[in-house]
Amino acid sequence: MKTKQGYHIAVVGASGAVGQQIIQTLEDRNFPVASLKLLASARSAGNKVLYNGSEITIEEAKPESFEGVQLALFSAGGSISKQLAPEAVKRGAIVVDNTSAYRMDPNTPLVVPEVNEEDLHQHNGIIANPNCSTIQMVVALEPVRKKYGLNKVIVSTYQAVSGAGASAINELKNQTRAIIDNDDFSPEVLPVSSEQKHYQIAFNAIPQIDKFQENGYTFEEMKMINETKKIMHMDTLEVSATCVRLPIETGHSESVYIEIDQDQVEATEIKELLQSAPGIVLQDDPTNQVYPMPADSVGKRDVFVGRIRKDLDRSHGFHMWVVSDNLLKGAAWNSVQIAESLVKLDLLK
Ligand code: NAP
Ligand code: 3JN
Repeated sequence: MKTKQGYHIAVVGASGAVGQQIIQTLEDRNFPVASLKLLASARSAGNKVLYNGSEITIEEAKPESFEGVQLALFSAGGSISKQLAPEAVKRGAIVVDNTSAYRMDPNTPLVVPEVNEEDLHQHNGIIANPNCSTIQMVVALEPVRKKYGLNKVIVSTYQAVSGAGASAINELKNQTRAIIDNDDFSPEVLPVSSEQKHYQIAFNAIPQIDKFQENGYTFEEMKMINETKKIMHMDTLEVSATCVRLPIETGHSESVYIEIDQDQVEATEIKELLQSAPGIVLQDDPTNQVYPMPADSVGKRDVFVGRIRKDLDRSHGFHMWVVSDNLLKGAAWNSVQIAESLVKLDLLK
């Protein structure tokens, strides 16, 4: 039931890097909110957060927290989603989950509104928000697939530390200060806090995001590969990924090589296509040194695309550079955009 003022909403992981951006995006988008419950662990219960000028106290997330909630936006990690998302659904909420917990579940739609908004009709209570690196890439790929067909994608990522949470942002800042001041420091968070070895991120590049799988790829790389095929409904698409962490606070960049199904297409045609594609801002003017950069993407909801050029050896191959704010289009904005789509499609009761 939609009340006069809007919907009863819960944000789980409200004190985190993504949760904070979800709260800000709900406010920025003027999303119809009747009530907003902010949930996290016992550690931050009692802390206050500003929403639309009012202070809201964070509460500890429990199954009963979801009584009366119509929409629950989760970003507190996969195990919390596994534990509490079904409790929210049981109590009548629709869950938009930012973790990998349900992304590859065949009964859960994995949605990027510019690409597969119609999959929302298939939801069974939970809708999965893809990984940030996948989201910005498929926004750029979908218009190309629709017009020219697509058969191969090879992506290398240049990912910001905010993708690994608030503690990774602090680690980058503290290490940078320590190195400049010639002080000692001890890496504790990156590449993966629960792993045995940790490496310097300041003034460095770490070719590991998430844990290694048996096939030699990291989980982040496998997320990009599997999620891309699911969102684009292309089981046979060839996708490979190498994911790298850089000392950037926010904004993921990607060098993407694609092969399309036609070989008479020019780079200018791909540029024209992407110029008017939803969610994309084309920044591609090499003569004037115009191209996307992560620092310029911070705080923006778009996906920025540039450096579009034809491969020198393959007439059906193209290269492009894709940049977006990983906490916005990569997480918070895509989740709120899914919520807006649910309202538009009359799926949020
Ligand atoms: P973060 O800054 O470390 O924040 C983690 C949040 O989870 C905090 O609010 C924390 O609350 C909460 N939390 C931890 N344990 C909890 C528990 N037992 N019960 C309830 N809440 C709990 O991490 P983040 O960067 O915001 O990311 C959070 C999650 O979002 C990630 O684990 C990931 O699954 C997902 N994520 C998705 C994307 C994407 O690509 N779409 C990108 C980044 C993150 P306290 O402050 O109380 O500890
Ligand atoms: O590292 C990044 O840039 C993105 C990280 C996302 C992330 C971090 C911890 C756990 C995820 C995710 O959304 O894939 C998860 C997870 O839920 O598996």
